[in-house]
Amino acid sequence: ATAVALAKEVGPAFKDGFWRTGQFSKVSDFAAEDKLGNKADCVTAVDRYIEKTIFDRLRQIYPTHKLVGEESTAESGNGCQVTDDPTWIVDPVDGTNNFVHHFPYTGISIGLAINKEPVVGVIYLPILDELYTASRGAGAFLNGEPLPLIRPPALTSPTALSQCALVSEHGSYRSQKTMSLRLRSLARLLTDKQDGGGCLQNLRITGGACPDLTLVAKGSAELYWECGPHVWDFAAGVVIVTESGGAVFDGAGWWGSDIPESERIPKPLNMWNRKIVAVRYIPDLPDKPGSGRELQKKLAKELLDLVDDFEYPP
Ligand code: LIP
Repeated sequence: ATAVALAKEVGPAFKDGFWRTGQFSKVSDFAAEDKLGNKADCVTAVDRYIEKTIFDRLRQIYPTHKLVGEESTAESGNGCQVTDDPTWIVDPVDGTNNFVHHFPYTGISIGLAINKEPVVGVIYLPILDELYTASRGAGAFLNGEPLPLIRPPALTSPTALSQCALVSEHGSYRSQKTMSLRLRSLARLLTDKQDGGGCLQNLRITGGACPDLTLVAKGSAELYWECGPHVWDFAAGVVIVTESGGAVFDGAGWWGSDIPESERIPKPLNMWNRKIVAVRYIPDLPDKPGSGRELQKKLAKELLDLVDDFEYPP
């Protein structure tokens, strides 16, 4: 409830910034800066305003909780350490590059982790008017409707990558080495195989990990893959995906609402610098209980086998 209230409280400022109205109507007040001279990685006055507003409130409500935010971490220059303490993990504007270009796939992400496990996730995409909410064991919702929105039999059970849509991001570090490995991976994923094995049915790039993860939770894309997103890019989104029946994988294990401890990603929040794959809820095949979970693993493995493991940032 706190996360939802906070997301709603900062929604009007987000919209003002996006449309350059109200408190952000003076374009001179609205300079997008490049982080560390990286033109693809920008920050605006709105990112800072929203993060500060959310953190000020959280400090009042939960004085003992830890706070990790994209902008304060970037400004401190010390990186971020998530401990076992209750920790709020906030991206005030995920998809800032979209935000600057008035491209609507951008929003506010608020996650809460306890014992390094994300347990609450709220993503608000104000321009699309979509509020995603989830907490561990209690399901995931879009504007109050249970996720995934698309349900069986309309929601099919893909058995191969050739039946899948992937959402994926380039990241903002565009060195030649990183980009050539990424583009080589995408070429493998998109090219028909000689043996008739399929490539992906499609690839979409929205510009933000948060909108991508909401598309997977909604049932609009089967897979999300990215190499090295930051913890604030996925902390809320992975709760929303897993609570919608989806699963999240990295090289070391997987994570979903009913995954046995032995098969779990040991420390989900240390996924930084590793590849991460999210798979949507897959209904069981007729008369095959458990087959949906097996298909999630199979599709993630097929994808991970085709992509390079590149360091990020290089
Ligand atoms: C963005 C992420 C995206 C990643 C970008 C950037 P930001 O978040 O959503 O997945 O590829 O590099 O980190 O910086 O716009 O909040």
